[in-house]
Amino acid sequence: MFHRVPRAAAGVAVLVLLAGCSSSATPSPAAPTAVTLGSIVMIPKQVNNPYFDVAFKGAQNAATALGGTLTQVGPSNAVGTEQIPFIQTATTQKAQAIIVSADDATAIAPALQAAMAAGIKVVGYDSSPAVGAYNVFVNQADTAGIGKGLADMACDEAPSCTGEIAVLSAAQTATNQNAWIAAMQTTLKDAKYSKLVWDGVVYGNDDPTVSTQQAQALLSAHPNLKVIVSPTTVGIVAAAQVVKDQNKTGSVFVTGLGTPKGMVDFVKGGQAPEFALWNVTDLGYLAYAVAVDLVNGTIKGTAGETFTVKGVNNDQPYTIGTDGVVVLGPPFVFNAKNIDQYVASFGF
Ligand code: RAM
Repeated sequence: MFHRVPRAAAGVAVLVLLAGCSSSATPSPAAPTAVTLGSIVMIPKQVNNPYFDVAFKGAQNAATALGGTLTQVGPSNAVGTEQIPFIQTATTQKAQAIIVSADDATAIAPALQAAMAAGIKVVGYDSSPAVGAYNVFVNQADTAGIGKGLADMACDEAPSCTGEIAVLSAAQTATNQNAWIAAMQTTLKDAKYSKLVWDGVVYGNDDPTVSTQQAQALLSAHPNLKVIVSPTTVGIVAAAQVVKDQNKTGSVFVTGLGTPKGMVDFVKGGQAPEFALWNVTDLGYLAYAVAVDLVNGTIKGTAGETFTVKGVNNDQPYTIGTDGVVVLGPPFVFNAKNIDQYVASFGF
């Protein structure tokens, strides 16, 4: 559920999701570092996606603060089978930890399990590998809450919450987008959304060209389309650009998940009046800190364990939940009133 609360640092009102907030557990006592930190390998869905550059920057900041040597490697297409060789190489080279955003949860699971069997700690971030193929998954926000947020933003943008909506997603196998879309569809069953008509999901593979083509195809296939919901930073920019280029501004609206910097012109231009995201730098920082704690043995990834990461979550403790999931915190909703402040404070 979204709630409006003040955000002290930026001095602007934001919508936050409370469902994923961590409990008031007691911080674990700081344990001595038992292991000399060595190589930690970060494998994003793809290396040529600005979203993952920001997460990597956050992880680099953490490496500077906490120690260890961080390397980012990965495929240029968001395809699970293309991630496998990078996982295998990190395993052969005896990395201490692998931090991975899964393009395909099950396709990469055997390679990750082989890494774990070799003593390597595996941290999922952004898009979860299959349960059993990681030690901890750092989720950027509560999945059900993101789904509801997507439904609510579509409802806000469709005139009187009425008309056709369609989704432009990332890869068809992406764990995170599929979970968010499923949660959105659950929300849409509520009577409040009964006048929204579901036109289905298309996949742009987090590729700018394919995403543009898919957005164009949506507009041709559905002349009465009112809202494109794109829960991917690549897709949302492509969809907003297509709406602008086809002179549909004011008749078709775009929402979803995007970086403030990438969307600022479309918010102000009216193509995408509101959309959401979380602090991606913090996501990378938290994922790296979790990897370090696993390597040091201060956490094992068991439900109920607590830990704190200085500089993230207001220095309040995180609690590891079911299936080894840690939730970063609430996402932010951007609009014309607050986007400049977010671009300034986030820097992405
Ligand atoms: C894209 C990727 C990533 C997702 C963001 C919102 O960059 O698909 O996995 O979390 O969008």
